Amino acid sequence: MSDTSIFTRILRGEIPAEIIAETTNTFAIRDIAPQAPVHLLVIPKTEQYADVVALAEGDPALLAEMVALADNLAAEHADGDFRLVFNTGAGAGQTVFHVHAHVLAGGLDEKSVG
Ligand code: DGP
Repeated sequence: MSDTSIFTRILRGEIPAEIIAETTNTFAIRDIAPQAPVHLLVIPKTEQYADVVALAEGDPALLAEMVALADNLAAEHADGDFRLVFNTGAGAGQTVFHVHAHVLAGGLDEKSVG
């Protein structure tokens, strides 16, 4: 059994999903179970980093590239405002240990978390 992440398999075309945007080091897909009118995932092409903490420590420029793509997608698919969520750890709901950002946008409840 392979431990290649589901997102790497999507990137390779082994699992069907439309790649809706791409930069040099990142790509984006629609979440399979949307939690907002617009719910996209921004994912580094490398599966080297399990979560955002490891990514920020190992390659902050790649994290910045993810945020820039999220910003562009929110402008393209919604009104430009968005929520960026990195579930970090199983106890916080992370199920795929290949870091990814949830981009939630479009008719969000203005009351945020916190
Ligand atoms: P997280 O729980 O933060 O690890 O988020 C993983 C997300 O990945 C979850 O919201 C559902 C999404 N997901 C899992 N498998 C697939 C898939 O095969 N296709 C797509 N488009 N999304 C997937």
